[in-house]
Amino acid sequence: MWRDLSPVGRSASSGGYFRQPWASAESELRAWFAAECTSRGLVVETDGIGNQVAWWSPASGRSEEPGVLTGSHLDSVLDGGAYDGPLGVVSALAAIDLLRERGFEPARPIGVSVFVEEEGSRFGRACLGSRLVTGATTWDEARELRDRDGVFLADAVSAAGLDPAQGLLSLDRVATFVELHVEQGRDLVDRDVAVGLATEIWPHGRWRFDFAGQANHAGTTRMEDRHDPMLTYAMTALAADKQARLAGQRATFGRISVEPNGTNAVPSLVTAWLDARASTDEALAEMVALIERQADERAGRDGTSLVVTAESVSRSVAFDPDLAARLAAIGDWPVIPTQAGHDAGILSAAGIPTAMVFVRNPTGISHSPDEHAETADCLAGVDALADVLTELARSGAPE
Ligand code: HGY
Ligand code: MN
Ligand code: MN
Repeated sequence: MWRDLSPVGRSASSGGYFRQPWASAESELRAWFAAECTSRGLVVETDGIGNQVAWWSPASGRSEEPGVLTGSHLDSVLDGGAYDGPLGVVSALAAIDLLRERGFEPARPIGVSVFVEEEGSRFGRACLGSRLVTGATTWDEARELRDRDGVFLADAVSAAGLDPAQGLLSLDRVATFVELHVEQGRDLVDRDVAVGLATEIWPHGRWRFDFAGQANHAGTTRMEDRHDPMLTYAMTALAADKQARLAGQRATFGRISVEPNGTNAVPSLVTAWLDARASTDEALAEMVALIERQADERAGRDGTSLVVTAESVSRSVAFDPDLAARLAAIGDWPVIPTQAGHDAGILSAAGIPTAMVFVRNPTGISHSPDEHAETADCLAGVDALADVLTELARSGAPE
């Protein structure tokens, strides 16, 4: 499976992946996933925006029982790594193969899922596919989202050959969701263990900062006469870094656009996106408000103006502690927090009992072509997922 996936959407120069949703590489992966499921005799459903689920129904005909769903995503950030997302999908399919080799017969349906636009790398809303399925975001709201080229979501979806009018996946038959994911940090490698479970997802969000100033000549305009939005932005980026360090949280400006982006002109507009994350909802709100206040003060001194827009906010998620403890006991695995958002967080927030299985990342690096996971650890993850699915799908009534 990894051999099939490796070349899809891969940059020849960086070795990173560009699998933005509803573009060619990700559409190719959607077809790959359907073929992998069909070859395993799983019944595949692709909904109106490209979310997919495939079910292994019990031979005992008890396919009406609520099922156990496992899966992740196949889209990537810009120039992303190979494992963030695909590891959860490949491991889910491999776990089904392993269960069948073991002669396991599920007492309840086992499903494999792929949610689209988990990264929010094209339309700016994290976990857009799972938010639409759970109703956390409505289609009326989402259809207005536009990508960097101004393409509306609805047009991108239909250009990919999908029809939103077909409706969305239903999770009514899902009793438990488990997402396996490469760890995006160093907790497991520092503990020297291959597998862990998740306790929580930190609250996080994305805010767009529009700094407007006065375009002018880079040479003839005296420094004291300028209203330069680049300065207001630059101070804000430094302020965000300082506040995050002081508070022990996370703040990143990784994306910026400048208008008109000329070399010999003071810019008229600088737009920058803040990705902020904190250990609690209150700490996140407090840190973002402080950064915004300091940006406003600087704008006052620069004679520029600032508009801040929240584009994607994910509240703190605490996974079901009993479920996490029950599953951690299987392999005596550690239970650890993550600062990375996941579809598992969206399903948990929608009231579906959810767990996450993490696989060791030897460097902790993610959202980078350098992201890596050792084969032995990936196989340990498949083993662990098979044991988790056995625990969740071996008995009839949901515990
Ligand atoms: O950005 C995140 O937290 C995740 O990788 N989507
Ligand atoms: Mn990611
Ligand atoms: Mn991910």
